Amino acid sequence: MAQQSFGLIGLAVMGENLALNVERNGFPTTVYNRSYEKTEQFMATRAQGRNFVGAKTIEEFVASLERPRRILIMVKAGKPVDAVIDQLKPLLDPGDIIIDGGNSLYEDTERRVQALEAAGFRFIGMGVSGGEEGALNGPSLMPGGTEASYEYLAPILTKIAAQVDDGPCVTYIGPGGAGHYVKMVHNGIEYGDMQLIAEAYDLLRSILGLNAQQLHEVFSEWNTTDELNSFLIEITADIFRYIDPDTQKPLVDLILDSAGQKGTGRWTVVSALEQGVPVPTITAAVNARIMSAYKAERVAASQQLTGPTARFDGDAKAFVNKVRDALYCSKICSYAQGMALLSKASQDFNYNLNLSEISRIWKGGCIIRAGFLNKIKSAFREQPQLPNLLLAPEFKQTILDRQQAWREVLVTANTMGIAVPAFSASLDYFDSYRTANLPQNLTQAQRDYFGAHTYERIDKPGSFHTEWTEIPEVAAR
Ligand code: NBP
Repeated sequence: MAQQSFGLIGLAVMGENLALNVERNGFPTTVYNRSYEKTEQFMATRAQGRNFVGAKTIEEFVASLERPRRILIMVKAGKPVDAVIDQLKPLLDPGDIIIDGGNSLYEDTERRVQALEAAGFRFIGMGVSGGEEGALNGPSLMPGGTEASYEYLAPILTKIAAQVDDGPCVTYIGPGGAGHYVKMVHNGIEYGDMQLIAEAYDLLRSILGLNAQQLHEVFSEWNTTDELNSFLIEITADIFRYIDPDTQKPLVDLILDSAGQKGTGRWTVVSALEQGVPVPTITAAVNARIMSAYKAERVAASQQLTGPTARFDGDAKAFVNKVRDALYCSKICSYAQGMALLSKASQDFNYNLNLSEISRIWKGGCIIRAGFLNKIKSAFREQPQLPNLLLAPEFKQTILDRQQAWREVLVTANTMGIAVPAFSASLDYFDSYRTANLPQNLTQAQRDYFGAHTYERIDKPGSFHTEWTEIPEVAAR
């Protein structure tokens, strides 16, 4: 009998936990997985005694759901999502809603929205952040698609999302692929945050020689500050405290320095390049992961390419505080880039994004959750058309007050040969953004010289081309 309120396809870590979250919030749920063993296992363990149906076939799954059906797909992004949609389509009725909660590329979501809406179905592309734990206890949800479809899902989504002081961490994001676009940029910002934290760690261990226990203390202390209090700083402090039971050494010191990535950071950079929005901190973060993977080559190069041998002889405690300031200033720049990208995409794709609301729903549930997002929420609430977060009163003064410390940290890092690509990219972003006269007048002259690309002048209107080899030397003199 069709009585279940919700259906979920894909019982890997995210799907299982989301299913448990939905059911716990009062919505009887049917689950289906391509390999039935996983469904059987789930039904025999975590689903025991709860309001679940474990469907063996996709036909059984669809038949068990009340109409219009609400079906969440949580399978691997890419072809598997299309495969599942193709299986569902012949079994669905007009008006049924498919939600893709995976990390799908926004362009795939646009295509799926169009195809499914044209066929009479409804489709929501929903970013889900918070990992395994968030999925179970309250993720941040970024649903995009038609607003009417969102409204039909809202009673469920508002209950399963993380709850913060100003409401559930879910809001209607915008049409088409808007939800997945915003999730992609969220992940790009997450890459930036993680790299900045990694660089702060490297400065403290390589320049000051802090050990894991001392790093635990520094990061725990930073996590108590209004500025840096966040999930990522909190887990970083925890990581430094973890002792490997086999060796009795801090586990972090035993982990290979080669980072993986699944693609959302790279997609953010590609999209930013296509949209013409500079995101140098996020780009540096993606590049840093790529460079980290060249482990064998770096080890070999480290034997040949020597760097400076300078030792730090300053005040260690003062340096820790300067690194904290540099981290915070860099973080502001990274978020400024991410928000600028969202703003541009909103215009280009007609997403009509509400950046204040987006900041609000990132305050809980997701990986970048932080007290700091409250300030971003307020900045965009006060000025929805704010051209750049750096100009918001909340952030402008902070950066101006701390830029000296930020610069000193970079000088120290450069002098001692410690790579800080995201800190540097952030400061360069700040310095270029605040510079009225950049040197691209020369770039334009070069482009015109070799390619007749023309240039504009600052002293008169129009478009100009010069025959640069015919230098009017005499006239110039
Ligand atoms: P995975 O991304 O590891 O996907 C595994 C699931 O996809 C299994 O249920 C598997 O079924 C199913 N699947 C595959 Br693979 N190919 C299929 C196909 N052709 N047809 C039907 N089902 C297929 O799971 P996950 O880590 O739970 O992530 C799910 C989605 O959520 C992904 O898009 C991921 O990027 C996103 N996400 C993950 C996290 C996280 O922290 N892990 C956070 C936020 C978002 P099988 O059991 O039969 O192989």
